[in-house]
Amino acid sequence: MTATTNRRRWLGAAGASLGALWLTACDKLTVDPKFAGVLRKAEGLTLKAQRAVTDRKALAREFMPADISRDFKANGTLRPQDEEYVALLANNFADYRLQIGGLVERPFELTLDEVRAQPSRTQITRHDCVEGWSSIGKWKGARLGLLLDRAGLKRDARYIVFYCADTLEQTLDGSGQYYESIDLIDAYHPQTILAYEMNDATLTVPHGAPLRLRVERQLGYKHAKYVMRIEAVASLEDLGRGQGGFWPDRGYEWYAGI
Ligand SMILES: Nc1nc2c(c(=O)[nH]1)N[C@H]1C(S)=C(S)[C@@H](COP(=O)(O)O)O[C@H]1N2
Ligand SMILES: [Mo]
Repeated sequence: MTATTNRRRWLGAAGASLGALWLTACDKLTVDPKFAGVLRKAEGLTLKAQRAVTDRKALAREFMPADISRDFKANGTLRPQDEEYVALLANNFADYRLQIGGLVERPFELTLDEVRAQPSRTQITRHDCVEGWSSIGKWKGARLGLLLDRAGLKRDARYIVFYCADTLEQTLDGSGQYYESIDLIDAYHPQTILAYEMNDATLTVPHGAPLRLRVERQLGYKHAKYVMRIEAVASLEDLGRGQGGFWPDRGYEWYAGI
């Protein structure tokens, strides 16, 4: 499955109901001219949907090297204490395997070296945290969309979920492990990468080593650090507390566009 067909499929699904509305309106128009109003509304909706998608595909602003913050703040988990992560770090991530699975035709795993050998993108962007601070950093990472194409999304895949190594909050229901999710528009956005370098150096533990998501059109909490596993899913309902992310489960917006 190529990126283009994936995108078309998503757009097709978004437009299908509007198309149906259009057809019905056309039929009725020949019978009763008062349905012309319905028709105009449907047309307005189509334009709005198109504009929304076009806007979602725009690039986040990129900056110059001189703009890079001297001390990019680290936030949330700064050093996961989870047993599995502690062991991986002790061996400098030699045993780390990024897992890609879920609703895909060909699940696979990559070592860190293999991730580094994938087609990459480098970008200098501003990170905005809901807590009210921003920092500018340079990120290099593997293009997520290309990894998903390699796995081959199944027809019913709608979201991409990132499972992290850290437990940010000890909860009885086990929902305290950090995770996040994005839709296919953001997953295939050219600036969406799995970063392994920050400011021309290997990504450090406080900033999410060995691999962290950069999803530049959204707020800081969507940028999952310590990514262990990526899964394509049809629905977010069965994850965590059902809102699609650690912070969304605690009242924040799932779509945190900036
Ligand atoms: N796994 C994990 N990812 C996370 C967090 C976290 O606590 N754990 N915090 C989020 C928040 S709120 C922000 S602002 C950014 C902080 O990234 P930084 O530490 O590189 O600044 O990571 C996000 N991703
Ligand atoms: Mo944040």
